[in-house]
Amino acid sequence: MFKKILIANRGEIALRVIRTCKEMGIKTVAVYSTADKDSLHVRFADEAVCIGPAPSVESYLNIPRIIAAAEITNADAIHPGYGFLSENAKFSAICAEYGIKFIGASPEMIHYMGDKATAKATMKKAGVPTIPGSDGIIDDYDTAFKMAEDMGFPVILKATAGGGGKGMRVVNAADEFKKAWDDAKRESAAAFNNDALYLEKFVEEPRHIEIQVFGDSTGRVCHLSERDCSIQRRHQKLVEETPSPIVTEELRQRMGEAAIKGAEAIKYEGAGTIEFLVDKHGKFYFMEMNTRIQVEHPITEEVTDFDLVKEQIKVAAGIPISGRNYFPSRFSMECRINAEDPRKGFRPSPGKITHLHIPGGHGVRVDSHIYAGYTIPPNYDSMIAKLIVTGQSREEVIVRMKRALAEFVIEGIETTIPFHLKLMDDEGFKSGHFTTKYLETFDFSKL
Ligand code: MV4
Repeated sequence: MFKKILIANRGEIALRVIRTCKEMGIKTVAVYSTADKDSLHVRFADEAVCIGPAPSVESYLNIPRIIAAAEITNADAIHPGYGFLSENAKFSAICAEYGIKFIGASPEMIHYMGDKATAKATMKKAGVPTIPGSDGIIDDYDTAFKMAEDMGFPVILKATAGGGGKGMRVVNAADEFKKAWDDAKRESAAAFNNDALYLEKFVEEPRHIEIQVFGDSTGRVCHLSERDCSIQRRHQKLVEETPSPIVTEELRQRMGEAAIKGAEAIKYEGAGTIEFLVDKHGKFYFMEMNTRIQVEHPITEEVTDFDLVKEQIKVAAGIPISGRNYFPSRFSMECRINAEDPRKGFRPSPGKITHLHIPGGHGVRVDSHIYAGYTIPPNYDSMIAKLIVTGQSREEVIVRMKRALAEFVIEGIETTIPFHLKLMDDEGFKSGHFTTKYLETFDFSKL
């Protein structure tokens, strides 16, 4: 087992990893930017190394500085958390070169799954259902246009280097195709330095449902059921829950088996997530694979009693998984508490937390790095806490979530709490029948 793990991240996920390391008797090293010198991850780790100024490119994204911090502290592994370098193939490769175990995917795996057209082709070959469309990237406009016409509108153009919505265009009719093609190309060239596109039939009003998978070095893969992430705004998830209100035991079985088939085909090791779109007929299609621990992992932990970070560390150390699959025995939901003003278009609201009360009680978990007197820097992601509530039924979870949200006091900044409070009272949300378009028609004015 590792003796010392460096956590190449900040905020709540850095704390989350430190907590499990402590329980496993593993020493921890925090890295931090000057903007984070008063952060809890710095205080809770056994050692801390300042790696640069506030901008991420000079600190949390700076590979030489992080490797240097690992070398001087003698860390034998690095946990990258999510975001930052967690899906950076070069970083994964450099860790290996320096004999530091990267607790995440191999460079090849990151590279493969990072190219969305390749990932899709690989999954299709493995027998995972994919959305009808082009076989890989399309080089020329005329071929793309002809394929779109044959397929029938609406279609969607996607950047192969994309993900999370960037470089993506929905095309509703033939006369919009040229502009969409040009726009998607330009946007993906600017964002990813790669303008290659592929084409798919557009699935209208889908749900976003993902399956947590786990592989080990023996080639064995298990799944830990689904998370429903349909409540999003501009590709930012706000609420996640498990089990999904629309997933039957039979659908869970089939989606779980498909996810395992896909992950086994690529000999996937460690924690991964296979994202699916589910259409209104309950048909599911592979969308993307994430090769990291995800923000929303705690809801899976709460319903399966499986510590995903502990298992990541064990698998990275070469310890095999049990091999069985995990099914939800309870209901769990996460509300992302962001330092944003939901009344003003979710505009960032960094600054000092003057007063704070964190909710507690039965079935309530708060993963957060904030404290009274802490100043949220403007340089990073605006998520400041995850409120995770668990219970015996979806109805109980919603009532408990309302209670916990009402108990949560964060003064000095604006947060997404008023939005979540309103959502928990919304009939559409409570019914469980909503799609990824749900927040497009939500009234944010009377929060
Ligand atoms: C789609 C789709 C409909 N049809 N593909 C959004 C981000 C990227 N991962 C792919 N996305 C979508 N792909 C087809 N063929 C709709 C979306 C989509 C979406 C997916 C999940 C959650 C929220 C979304 C919001 C808008 C569009």
